[in-house]
Amino acid sequence: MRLKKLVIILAATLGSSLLAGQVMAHEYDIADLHITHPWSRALPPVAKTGAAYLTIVNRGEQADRLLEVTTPVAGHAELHEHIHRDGLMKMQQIETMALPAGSSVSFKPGSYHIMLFDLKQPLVAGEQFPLTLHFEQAGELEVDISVQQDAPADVQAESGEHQHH
Ligand SMILES: [Cu+2]
Repeated sequence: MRLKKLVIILAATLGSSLLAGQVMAHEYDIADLHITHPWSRALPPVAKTGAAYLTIVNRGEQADRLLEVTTPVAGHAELHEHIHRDGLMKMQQIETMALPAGSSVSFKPGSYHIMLFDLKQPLVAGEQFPLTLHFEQAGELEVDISVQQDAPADVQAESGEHQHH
């Protein structure tokens, strides 16, 4: 009897976590890092470069660092930042991304982003592709990037006029 009860509890737990994964779509945890909503904008099939975005929250008491990202859909991927120089917006590669203890780091349009070069397949709205984050302390985590036509609602609100200063 005891075994049967355990099995039922396990099944219930598994069922609810699967459901949560679908409903909340897109949250990942590894060690003390919490990653939310990895996404990318849909692009025309001819596009050779794209960008991916996500937010990383370090809930721990130790700093970590995002060392690199890899994905089978791109020839290579780089961490980029946007900078203002001579009145122009430019982007440049950053070697690694610091994740201080207690911090939240957002990759979003007009800011830090994951640049995808030499795309090997079209980024079609509604589809997903895997991307692996390599952390100095936490190790490797594969996330699914959601390809969508428009930026998520919260990102659209954030990257409005108020950001331009
Ligand atoms: Cu870039």
